[in-house]
Amino acid sequence: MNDKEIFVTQPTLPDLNEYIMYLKDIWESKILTNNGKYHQQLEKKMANFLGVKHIALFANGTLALLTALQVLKITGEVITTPYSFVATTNALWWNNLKPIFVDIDSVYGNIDPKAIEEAITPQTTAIVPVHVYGNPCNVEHIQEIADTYGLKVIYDGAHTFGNNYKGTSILNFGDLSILSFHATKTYNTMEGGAIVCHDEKTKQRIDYLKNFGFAGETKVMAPGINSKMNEMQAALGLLQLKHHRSNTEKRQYIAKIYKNRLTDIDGISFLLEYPGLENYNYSYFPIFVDEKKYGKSRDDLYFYLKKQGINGRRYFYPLISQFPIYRGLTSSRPGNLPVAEKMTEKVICLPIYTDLELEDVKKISGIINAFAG
Ligand code: T4K
Repeated sequence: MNDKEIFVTQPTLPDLNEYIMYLKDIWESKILTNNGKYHQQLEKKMANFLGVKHIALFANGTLALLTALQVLKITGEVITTPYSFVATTNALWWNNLKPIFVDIDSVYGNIDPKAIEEAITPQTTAIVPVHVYGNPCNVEHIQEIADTYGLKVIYDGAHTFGNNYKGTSILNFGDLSILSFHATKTYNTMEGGAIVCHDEKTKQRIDYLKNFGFAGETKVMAPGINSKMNEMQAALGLLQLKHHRSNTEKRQYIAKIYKNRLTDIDGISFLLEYPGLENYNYSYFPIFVDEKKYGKSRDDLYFYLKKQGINGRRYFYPLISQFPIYRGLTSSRPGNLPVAEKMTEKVICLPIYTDLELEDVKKISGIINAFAG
């Protein structure tokens, strides 16, 4: 075991003195939350930065997803992917919706549009796809299905901050998209999240819902929730925006080194980038271990790396459909999800973050190479 532990990620933080300036101002104003000035500034600046119409900030990504489902009054069955973080499905359950898992495509790991169409029933009202690892879903095909069957599309874009597709933000597709600004994300506000929407009326409804449903001082328009981002998170978010581009460039460089060094190892493959993806943030660097060719299993490699202090993560293992709480659903049956069942057994996300030392990237690649066979 090495003396230094390396984690799958580490948050990127701005200069502390810069943040203290904001904190002083918050202390003096005594406005800590409820749509304060930093919250307002961040909503505008972020929308501009990402190239989207409206942003509604949230305390975290899960609350953003819970609220997105409420805004569109989704009911009945929702078609979604099992290959994601459990929050995607939990948000459906908390809204009393039935998740219907469908398989993913074997190249990009995103929900397979053909499988979506096969799973539609009279109870289906929405599709909740995930742009997994920030790679865009087949947004055109998904929209076509949604239009044909009259379904809503809410994208879980927790991994997609700043990623574009064919010249526009990935967040401009679907009815709504959600973001996560958790500490482990490429852009963080410690905890945080957002809903991206395309028109003023929807933004207004989201703002009511995230503040208990209040539409003015005495009127409550719906059973809302309290899911607002506070001023300290928003101030951090303003600072983080300034550094996002240079942080992304560093991550892109790290990914390039991994790719160069791992490319010739038999049985190790990477995620292909979806054609049209731009500004890729490399929120994760998944590799896939083919046991027969590599000569060791995914778990052999995962635990071997761990012993050297290199803490990759098996995102996303197990599949959401394999958790005891969801495995009883008909759509969770392994025969329904053959591609996802395979991918979840092969994946390891290697450490990637802005301050990861290039020597460590080379060391990790070297260990993976030497362990083969
Ligand atoms: N949808 C999708 C597709 C998501 O991936 C997520 C969250 C959501 C929705 C929900 O969004 P949020 O409600 O979280 O905003 C992490 C995160 O907690 C979670 O946000 C994320 N996805 C998920 C993929 O990963 P864990 O339990 O694996 O994280 P944890 O605490 O083990 O952290 C991983 C490593 O990061 C640690 O070993 C060390 C490092 N770390 C972590 C934290 C929290 C730090 O260095 N500093 C920190 O403060 O879930």
